[in-house]
Amino acid sequence: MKTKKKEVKKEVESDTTKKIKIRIIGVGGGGGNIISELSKKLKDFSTQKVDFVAVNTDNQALKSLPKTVKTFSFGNNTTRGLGTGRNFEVGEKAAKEDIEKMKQLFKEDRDLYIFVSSLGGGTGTGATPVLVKIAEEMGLNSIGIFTLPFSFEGKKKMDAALKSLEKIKESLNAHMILPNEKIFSIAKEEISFADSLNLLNSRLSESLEGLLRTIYMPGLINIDWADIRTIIEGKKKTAYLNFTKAKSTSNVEEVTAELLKSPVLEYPFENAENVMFNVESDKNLSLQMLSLISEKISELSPNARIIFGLMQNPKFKNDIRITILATAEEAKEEGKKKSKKQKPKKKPVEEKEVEIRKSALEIKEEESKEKEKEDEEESVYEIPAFLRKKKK
Ligand SMILES: Nc1nc2c(ncn2[C@@H]2O[C@H](COP(=O)(O)OP(=O)(O)OP(=O)(O)O)[C@@H](O)[C@H]2O)c(=O)[nH]1
Ligand SMILES: [Mg+2]
Repeated sequence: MKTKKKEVKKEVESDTTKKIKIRIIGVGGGGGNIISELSKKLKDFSTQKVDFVAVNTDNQALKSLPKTVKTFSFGNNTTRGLGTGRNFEVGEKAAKEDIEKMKQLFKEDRDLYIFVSSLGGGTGTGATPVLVKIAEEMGLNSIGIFTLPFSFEGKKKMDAALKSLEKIKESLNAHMILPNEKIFSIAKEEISFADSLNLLNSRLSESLEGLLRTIYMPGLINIDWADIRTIIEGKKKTAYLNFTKAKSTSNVEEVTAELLKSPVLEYPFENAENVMFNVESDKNLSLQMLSLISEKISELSPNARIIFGLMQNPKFKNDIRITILATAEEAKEEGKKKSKKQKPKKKPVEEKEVEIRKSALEIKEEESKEKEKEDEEESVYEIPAFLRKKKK
């Protein structure tokens, strides 16, 4: 009997820390590609916790996606399921005609929605502002990750992408931008167009995987949903999400530089308000490594609240993986140069506001609310009819 009790307790504990539900929505062709890549990486995660929905006007594109992604077609009256012909006005019209249908995407009461779209085409550019607005009006937590077209694709595409982004930002808690142009800084010259997109997609999905592991895997020092919510709370924030792998013997400066200077993100890591970083390693992680990362974060973002997590994984044999998520007010982005000039003095290490917490009380509160809804929701975990791929 005793052992049974213990087992139950253990289960409850791990449950309470990891019950948040996330839906990742890929809009348009590029968005669908990116979430497909991510869903393959995360196929061991329960779909009750994280699920993936590709949203498109192009039924052919939806059919080509892996089974790990649910599909959602919209705007068939306008596009007849054939896409928008690269016209974002058509994408917008298609979305607006199906607002009621789109609301279904948000009926499952998930804690966080992550939108992913490659802006510059017709569907993602036209429909994403409509989708995020619906989520906003439903009072949902949402963040967005967007790529911008290459400059060689022309000014018209870029203008449409930027115009769409301006609208999108208004509805999201936080957004992150990866200009495709930045691929040039990480790819070899002879890379093909398709491979170059895949390179960025896989880099992005690695970072997202790091974030989801941070949320769902138990840690020695645990980061949980309450922590992540603190990071993304607010509106129109800019986000910095990055991931890096290293050896525990690696040069600490280099590891920190890789983590804090992503070559593919539009916003640099600077003047962040909230920062969470999570380290996965075996037991040999040096205190110096942790301390230096934290110190560098404080140097670049002197006023940041820093939340830190640690996961020990004996399988990692001298490997270290670090994920960072930071947010800043967009207005402060504009004042970047000014604040650079008046760089505040570095705080001594003892004064740093590093938060290490398990948030057990907050988790329990959320858990009891969540439990009330649970039975009701169980049936919804099955793929609803509207999300099922049509079998012909
Ligand atoms: N990073 C990345 N960018 C992509 C990918 N696919 C397309 N893009 C970029 O995104 C822009 C829009 O392309 P799509 O996502 O295919 O367009 P869409 O939203 O499906 O819109 P339509 O097909 O025009 O209805 C392109 O101009 C490319 O710059 C991808 O897999 N990864
Ligand atoms: Mg398309």
